[in-house]
Amino acid sequence: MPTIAEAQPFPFAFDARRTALIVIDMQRDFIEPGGFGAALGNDVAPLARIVPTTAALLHACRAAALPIVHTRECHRPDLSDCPPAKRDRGAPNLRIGDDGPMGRILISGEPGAEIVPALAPHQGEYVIDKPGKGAFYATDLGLYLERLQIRTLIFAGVTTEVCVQTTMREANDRGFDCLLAEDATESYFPEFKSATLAMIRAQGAIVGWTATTRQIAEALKE
Ligand code: C5J
Repeated sequence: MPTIAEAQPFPFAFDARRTALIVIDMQRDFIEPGGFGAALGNDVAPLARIVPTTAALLHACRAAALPIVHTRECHRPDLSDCPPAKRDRGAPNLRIGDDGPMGRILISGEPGAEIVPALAPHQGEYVIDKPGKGAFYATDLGLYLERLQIRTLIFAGVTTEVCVQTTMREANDRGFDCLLAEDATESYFPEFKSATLAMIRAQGAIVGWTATTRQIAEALKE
């Protein structure tokens, strides 16, 4: 069984035949200059910097024939799946559904909601549009993973403390072992990323493990 000896907080062993990769919300609106994230005043450069690492992780997982899931945070054009408790947050002049730099913000089918070209899903990979922060909420992700008898999830994507962490916690509650690729995830706030990595590993991997993309790729070759 592949084992990542250097994983934190302790070695992580997994059955590659029961493992899938989930890449969270690597969308143009969060990552590209001129998108929603930038319009909210965030520096998107740190998020853009993990694109090559995430591509390397995707490459390693594809080579190992792991099922791959890509998520996109976005809503129906009529906003029927976006409650006021979500839409009313953020900058008052730029809400979900408003016209933004890359089309309507976080709306399915708009250019900004697409995954960045370097990480575009391949034929046969599963793409999930999710209205929440967690990828299990109001989606069929759970059914998809159950059908494939998946027990372990490797995570990458943005942002570490919001959609990645929420989905890892949802997954952990559903009985999955969770491993986060620490150099293929990022936040607009460096202190939030490091706090999230610490929270995940704390108390004997209370949410899961972390490891580098290189360590994961090496283990997948075993
Ligand atoms: C945020 C996300 N940060 N994908 N979304 O609003 O983490």
